[in-house]
Amino acid sequence: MEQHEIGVGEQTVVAVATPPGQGGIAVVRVSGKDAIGIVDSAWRGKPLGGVTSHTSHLGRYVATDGAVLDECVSTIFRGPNSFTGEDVVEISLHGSRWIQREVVADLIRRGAKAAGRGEFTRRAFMNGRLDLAQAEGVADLIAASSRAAHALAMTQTSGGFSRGLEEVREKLVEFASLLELELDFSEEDVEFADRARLEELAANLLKRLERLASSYSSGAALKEGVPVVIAGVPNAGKSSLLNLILGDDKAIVSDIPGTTRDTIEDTAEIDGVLFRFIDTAGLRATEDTVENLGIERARERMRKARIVVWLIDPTSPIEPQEEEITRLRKENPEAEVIKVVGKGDLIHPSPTLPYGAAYAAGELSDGSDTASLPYGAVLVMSMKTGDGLESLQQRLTAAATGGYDPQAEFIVTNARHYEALLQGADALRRALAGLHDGLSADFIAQDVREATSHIGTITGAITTDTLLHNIFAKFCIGK
Ligand SMILES: Nc1nc2c(ncn2[C@@H]2O[C@H](COP(=O)(O)OP(=O)(O)O)[C@@H](O)[C@H]2O)c(=O)[nH]1
Ligand SMILES: [Mg+2]
Repeated sequence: MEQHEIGVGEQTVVAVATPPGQGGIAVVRVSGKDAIGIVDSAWRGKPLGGVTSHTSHLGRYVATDGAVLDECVSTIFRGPNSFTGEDVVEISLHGSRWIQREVVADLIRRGAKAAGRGEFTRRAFMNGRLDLAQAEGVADLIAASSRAAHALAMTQTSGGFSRGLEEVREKLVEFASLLELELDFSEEDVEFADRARLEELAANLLKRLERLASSYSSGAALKEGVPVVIAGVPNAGKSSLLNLILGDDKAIVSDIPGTTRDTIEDTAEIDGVLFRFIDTAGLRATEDTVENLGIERARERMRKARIVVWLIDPTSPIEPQEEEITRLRKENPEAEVIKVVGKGDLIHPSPTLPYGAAYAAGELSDGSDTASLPYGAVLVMSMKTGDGLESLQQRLTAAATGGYDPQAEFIVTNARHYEALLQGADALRRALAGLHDGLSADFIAQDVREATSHIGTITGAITTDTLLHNIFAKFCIGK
């Protein structure tokens, strides 16, 4: 892993680690072999060169021209027991933009270099403080905006994800080595590697890779916010449902069909999961050009949606609504469709409505949650009374995690990891086919090696400068 040495530790770097702008305090972070010396040269207070690691000291920061820039606190972390693995000083300043700018400029005059994007985390990776998946987890942790996203990022930064993958990779390496050993004795026609055992092992590892890869659609959604499209015919109560969920009058509600013409979006957190709700134009045949544009947009969102709440209007004919659902299922078979009957408060007194018979028979009440409603609906809601909202919320959080239990298994949240898992699984599938068809050991070993190298790119056991550049370029300066 020679690449790890390139450009690291050569230069001491500096950047503001707190968000741009003015705050109560701002933290300037300095990392590198001269970090303590450079800050000390501007420091009036206890000399920082002699202080113990992980201690904070009050002092004054004096610029090269003699101006006192701030009275502030410096915290010293001596390498290798620091975030980057190098000597680090974190200067907590008063949060003025001017002070921040002047202190950074002054540290640069004293020999520090302005840090690049993600440079602190990159150094932590280079110095073996974090593996690559953990470093990416740090970025996710900083960006986490819901409890679920936070929990996923914490798991990734803890290193458990990488350890699990390294375990798979080591088994594969062993597997390849056994096969390669046979090549050295090819004259003697021996088999060191028991084919049946290898097949079993490969099939096993493949299953693990596939399970991880298939968790990605849930993982990515949990991280970014799970999109939920609210769809149905005009006047079903879609905008009322959006407003009920948001607890806000975000969308215009009216009894004029075709009121919502564009898609309206907003986020809400339910039980720790961030959702993005998308209210759409009601689906119907219309001559109105603008409404038709809205309907086309709604169909587009439904084609891409992972979760669709399909709101059935019990006061309007059921057949056209059923036709739309059939169409949706055909165009997007992957989508989880939650069929909800709206206007529960109106059905109740009216047994002649499509769901009214069930009411009359006492089979359901407002807010009831049952799998046996007519037309495959799972629950009855009233936007007017709020009945059924809790049931819907429960169904949404269950659909969002997609059957994966973030507490019990690793969930892939990162597109790069997903790519690598798919490619690793592909290579392993070829190896399995080769074993099955009795191909010679060198072919199989080659596929197994390929699988190991894909998995290695996730943890950073295998890296290239381009890969590292692509990853850390997504970070901000100061991270
Ligand atoms: N009684 C009753 N009326 C509702 C309910 N949901 C919506 N409405 C009414 O139905 C009409 C259409 O609602 P809206 O949310 O604009 O439907 P959209 O076209 O699907 O967005 C409005 O007059 C709402 O007040 C409900 O659960 N009960
Ligand atoms: Mg509407």
